[in-house]
Amino acid sequence: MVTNLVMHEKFMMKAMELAKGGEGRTNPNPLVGAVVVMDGVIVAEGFHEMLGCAHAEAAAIKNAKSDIRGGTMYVNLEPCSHYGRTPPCADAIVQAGIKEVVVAMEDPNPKVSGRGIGILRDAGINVITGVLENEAKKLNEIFIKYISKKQPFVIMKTAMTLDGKIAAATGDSKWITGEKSRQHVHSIRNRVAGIMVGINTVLKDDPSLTTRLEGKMGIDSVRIIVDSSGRIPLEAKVFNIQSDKGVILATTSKISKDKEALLLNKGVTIVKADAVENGTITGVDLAKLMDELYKLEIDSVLLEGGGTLNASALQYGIVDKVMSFVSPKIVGGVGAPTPVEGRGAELMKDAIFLKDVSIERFDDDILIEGYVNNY
Ligand code: AOF
Ligand code: ZN
Repeated sequence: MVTNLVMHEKFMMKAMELAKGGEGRTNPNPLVGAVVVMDGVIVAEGFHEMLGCAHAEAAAIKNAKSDIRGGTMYVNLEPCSHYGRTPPCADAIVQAGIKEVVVAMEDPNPKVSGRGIGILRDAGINVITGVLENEAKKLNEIFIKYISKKQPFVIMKTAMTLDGKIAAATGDSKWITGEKSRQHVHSIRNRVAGIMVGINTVLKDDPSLTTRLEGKMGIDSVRIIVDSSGRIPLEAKVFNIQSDKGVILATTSKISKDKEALLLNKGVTIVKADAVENGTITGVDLAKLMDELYKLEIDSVLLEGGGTLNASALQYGIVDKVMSFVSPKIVGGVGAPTPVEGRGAELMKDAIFLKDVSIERFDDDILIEGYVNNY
């Protein structure tokens, strides 16, 4: 029994490793890997490589070099039961003569949820569920949020000095963290569909917001700029630097018709989400913006500040995960900006308390991660 569990976990781990091969390419679909085992040996493997391509299970069956009839398939997500971009994997598994399927987690997609496992069991296949379920849920935390809440998974990333500043009082911010931490951020940019900053960050830093990875091609994210009155200059790097993804300007009805026309002419997607208080537009309604991003099939957003946008994002309750880098530097300065500005909580008991906190080290920097919403 114990050895069975160890074996199940070993092969499920392999399926999840394979799944990661699709990072950044499968959005808004999940990361899925599959292996087929015969007599304790892997005889076929596959993963979902890119949106629209074969699902992991179908890829594994196709890649098999020898007979897989009677084999056991390990897959980190319940096999699908629907005709979507591809035919149902559950049917393909039955037809391939697999006799046992080990699944890490049920599919939260309402089109599938439970039905895939039902097809397998009805065909007499032995189905084991829940092997490395927590790990599988973490691997697909983006997909779970996106498919069940119909909004993107939002990661708020901050980088601050030991005394809690994201720049010196002069505004200089290059760099807070070291090279290793910054590479890690680029690997997250590589994974997510969108990267979002406020207009103040664009005006101050003029970032390109592309993905730069050492030694391999990075996959850019859609760049989302929150700019309620359309102040962004047409010369901003985000519009003029080479990228395989476009720019979304998240704005309000306050933007002038002329500016809107100029931006549309540059190929920018304009999304209007007015936040209104007492009949006045006060800014971008970030919850409405997330609804719009969902419609554009953006399953995940890396929020890279600054402090005003971060405060607003927390207030709107759109943040799912926080990644906070702390670098052992002390810069001081009463006017130096901090990761979260805004009005803040009045009492410490009202502070946002992160859950499932973990800590990782990148040279001398420390990364603290935690979750805001639990679902
Ligand atoms: C994937 N890859 O390996 C598996 C998926 O968009 P479609 O038609 O390809 O279907 C996507 C759904 O299929 C997805 O939401 C999930 O429920 C299920 N499984 N999807 O993209 C895979 N196994
Ligand atoms: Zn499928």
